Amino acid sequence: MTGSEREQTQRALNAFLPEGVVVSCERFGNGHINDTYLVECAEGYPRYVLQRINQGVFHNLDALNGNVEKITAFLRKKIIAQGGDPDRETLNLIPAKDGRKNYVDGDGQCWRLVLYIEDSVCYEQVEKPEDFYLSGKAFGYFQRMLADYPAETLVETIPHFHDTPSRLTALWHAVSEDRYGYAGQVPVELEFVKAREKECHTAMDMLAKGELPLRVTHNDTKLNNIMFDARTGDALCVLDLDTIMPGLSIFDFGDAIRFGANTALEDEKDVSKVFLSLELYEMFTKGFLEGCQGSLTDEEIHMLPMGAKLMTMECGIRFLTDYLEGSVYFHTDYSEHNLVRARTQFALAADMERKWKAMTDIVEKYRV
Ligand code: GN1
Ligand code: MG
Repeated sequence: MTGSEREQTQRALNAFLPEGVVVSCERFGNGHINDTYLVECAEGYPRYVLQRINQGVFHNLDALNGNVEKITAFLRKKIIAQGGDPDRETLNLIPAKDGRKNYVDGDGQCWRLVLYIEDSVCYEQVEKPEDFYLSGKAFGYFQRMLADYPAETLVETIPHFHDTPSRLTALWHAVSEDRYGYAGQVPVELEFVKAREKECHTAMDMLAKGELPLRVTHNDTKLNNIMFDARTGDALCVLDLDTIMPGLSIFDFGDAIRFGANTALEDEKDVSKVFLSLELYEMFTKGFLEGCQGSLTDEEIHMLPMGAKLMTMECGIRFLTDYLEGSVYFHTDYSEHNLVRARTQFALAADMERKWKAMTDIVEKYRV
């Protein structure tokens, strides 16, 4: 951490906690968007997670903070009503000294502090297939818990977030601008996308025609956005509530498959290691459909495999676009990081095409 980062985090923490209680504050987790820190405090205090919200990504801070506050309050009530532990099963925003649930510093940077969930673990890759089943159940259940959430009170924090055709438009725009002269390096990737361009419209067209319903969705259902209970192994808490918006259930399913059922990491440099694990796909499908408890329509269930493919294509398109634009959106560790990520996504989408029949059969097997 740089000196100025230390100063900024210290200043932010002072807005929330009494002076002198913070023992350490270090970078934490693997998010690509916000800056996240684990905060250790003096005895008698819990641990916290401090986050600086990425305003390059989230332009409407009031909308974002309002959504997260409303959703955590809604979930908290439901968890209490069901006899659960609201301090562990949802995010708990710590109010700043002025009573607000976030703090904007003198430079206009926005910070939030949440309780760290003790005795919990988070996975970048599936270690036990059972965990992936549990994560499916948790995301399905999460979707169900929000089924009666008044969607009209939510602001779209990132308009057109999972609008695959508009992500395509952004890619073609980046190619035509070609600001850094990288487009010539990626003919294979661009061809791959072009060949699937029509398919990229499928889900949004169905939404427009009313064939898929608009629901309140999480929109970032990566495995590493779930905390598991370290003692019982159960899925405990869904994180990263910044992109909860009206959206498609098949995309919540799909994004989780994209990330968790990949046999390799999202940024694996050797794409020959990238496959869709049908075993993991099956575990997640079973969990997700159980978690949704019959709340999905027949058409939504039928379209789940397409949700997986489209989320994988879309994420690859987003990584590739960001690469061409000089990696200004996703955090990167080296200059080709986004290109490497795009390649894993396209390799995964290609493997899904090879396994399409099996993906469809598995969904039918667990249809409830
Ligand atoms: C970002 O913040 P993080 O790392 O959980 C991104 C997702 C992408 C994901 C790819 C707001 O999620 O949409 O699928 O990276 N979040 C945003 O790993 O763009
Ligand atoms: Mg995250």
